[in-house]
Amino acid sequence: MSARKMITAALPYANGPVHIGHLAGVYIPADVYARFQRRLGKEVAFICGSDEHGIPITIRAKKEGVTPQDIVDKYHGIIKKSFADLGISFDEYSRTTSKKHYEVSQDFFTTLYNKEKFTEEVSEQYFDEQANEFLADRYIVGTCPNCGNDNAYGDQCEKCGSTLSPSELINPKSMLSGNVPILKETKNWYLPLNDYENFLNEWIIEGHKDDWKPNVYGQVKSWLNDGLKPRAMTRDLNWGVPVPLPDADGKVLYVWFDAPIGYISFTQEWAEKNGKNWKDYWQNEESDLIHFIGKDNIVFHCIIFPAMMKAHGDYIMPKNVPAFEFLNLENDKISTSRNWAVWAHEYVEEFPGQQDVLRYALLSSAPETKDNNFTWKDFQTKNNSELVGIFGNFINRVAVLIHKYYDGVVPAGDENAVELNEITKAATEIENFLENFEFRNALSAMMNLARFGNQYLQTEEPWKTIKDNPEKAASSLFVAAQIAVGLAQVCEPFMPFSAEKLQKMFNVPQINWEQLKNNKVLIKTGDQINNAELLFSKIEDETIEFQIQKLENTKASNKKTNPNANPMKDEIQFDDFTKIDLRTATILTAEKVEKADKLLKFSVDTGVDVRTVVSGVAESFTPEECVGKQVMILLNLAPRKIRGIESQGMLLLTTKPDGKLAFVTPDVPVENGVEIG
Ligand code: B3M
Ligand code: ZN
Repeated sequence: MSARKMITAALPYANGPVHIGHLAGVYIPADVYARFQRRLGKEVAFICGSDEHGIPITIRAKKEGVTPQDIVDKYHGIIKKSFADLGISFDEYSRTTSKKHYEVSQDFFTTLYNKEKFTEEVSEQYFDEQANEFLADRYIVGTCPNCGNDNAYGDQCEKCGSTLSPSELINPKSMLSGNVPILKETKNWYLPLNDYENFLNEWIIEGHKDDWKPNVYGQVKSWLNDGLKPRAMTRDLNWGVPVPLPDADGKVLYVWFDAPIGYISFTQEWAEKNGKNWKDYWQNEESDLIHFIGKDNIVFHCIIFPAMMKAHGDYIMPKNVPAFEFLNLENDKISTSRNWAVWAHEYVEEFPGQQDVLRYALLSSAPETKDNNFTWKDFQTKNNSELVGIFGNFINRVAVLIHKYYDGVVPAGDENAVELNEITKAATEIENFLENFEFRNALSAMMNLARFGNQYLQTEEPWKTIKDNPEKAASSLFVAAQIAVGLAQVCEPFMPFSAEKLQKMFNVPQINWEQLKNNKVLIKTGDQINNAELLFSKIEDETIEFQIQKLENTKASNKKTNPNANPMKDEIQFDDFTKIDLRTATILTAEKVEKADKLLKFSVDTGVDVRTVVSGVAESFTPEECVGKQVMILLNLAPRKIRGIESQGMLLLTTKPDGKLAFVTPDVPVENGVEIG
């Protein structure tokens, strides 16, 4: 048995907050596992952090009109806080924009480069000449060859769901400028995954047939059956870890190259702060490397990252990769863009002190072997019938009765009572299930102990026997106290907040799993317990209705009248709006800008002054058509140099169905300089 457990949880993209799907399918099970391994006495490193590179981040930044750094700073903060609030006990939660991560991932790349593990390949990639940038597939839009959707992306059509490559799009256009991209040659470094097929076959297909989950094993097998191809480990992008080679200007590491290395760099950050040796966890066979992920990440964690580590040569391979299926919400796919989600940070605010309820509800519907569904009604039932009705009820009865009859002092009873075996049984079952990544079964085993306790009290009826057989009553409550403390011990991996309360209530320290299985007596006769504290409280129908209504509102706002309309940008305050100075104005003169096909230079009477504005409308208007037009101008926009000309403001434009631009004008003539708002 290995001494150490190197446990990772998939790095969430810092392009949005985390929702219950992430929690149920990665973070809560990973946390239960990590907490449990600590209780077994293992040396645990439980590591995660924000994935701050990649196209989802730059797209979000473009949409919100801010920098990628702004985006990741914002969401890293939100995500990190929700994890802490929900008791996810990471030893380290870092981010892939950390200095250490740049060093470690560049160093990893250099090692592979020096060992000649990469091949260099020149390929043709789409390039936007105006933006002077290569275009990631996501940055190319066009018509889907399968369904005719005009807004298909270069990698996927979201309407019909088909996977595409940019060259398949009809009329491809760059999202950066709207121009038709050209194909341009570029050199990148590839990892020939095909060279690792034998290794992967032997290690996974032959070696892990019986201990890896069938969904993980099956996916790997089908990838290997199809044959692997070289995969580019560098990209022509301006957001990411720069490729540490002299001839690699404007190139960064592929996000799926740098992100998993994040596990290693964050372990190093943690080790440095805590006097540990990170290599004990990553480069020593005495360590078990376990990756908790969602099913969409299987290929990266079972094929690409292992191939990278194999190429490097110093690393151990993952011992297991427990991948989860997806969680739906009210029978519909969770979606960030449609805002169809229960957000972790909102839950924490709306259900203060009820973190364990969410942990319990999500664990009991964890999508272990197939997609599963979360409903608010079900959440309510789990709380009211199970946590309040069984678990909380049992604990409360034990504490109240011991206070009532014995002033809070544990009475004498039979230390060999057969019922005490139930505690050992539960601890053993939980252990077996968790070692097998069966979180739902482990949770049931915990709840069954509470159920047993309740039934025990029901049959013993100490509130009756106290009158004519006080010895029996004492003995019953002695046994019940052991079960209650047993629950305080076994519930910790699942419900750490309640465990803490329970340990305080019963005045007991947390003990490790071996002790738990070996000691029948967990609280002694004569020990004083504290007053009963409320563990769980009933969740009322109104609370649930409110959440359901919130989702209904989302549904309504998702029903767009124009399917092509972009979703609403983030809400702003009235104050933000009043900062904008919009006025009516008239175009006095218009002329073409030399060597710029798209631009026209205007002089505009704004009522406040006459100023110069440069605008990209030359493909929609001739200069003559513009003169005399009344327009709307954003007056207090900071001046910008465009082709050497200072543009002092922006004219408001919209797009006509034919793709040409149109000025936004008042529907009757008005004076210049009149405010709009
Ligand atoms: N950032 C998360 C995702 O695919 C991705 C995981 C990285 S783990 C190294 O949703
Ligand atoms: Zn389509």
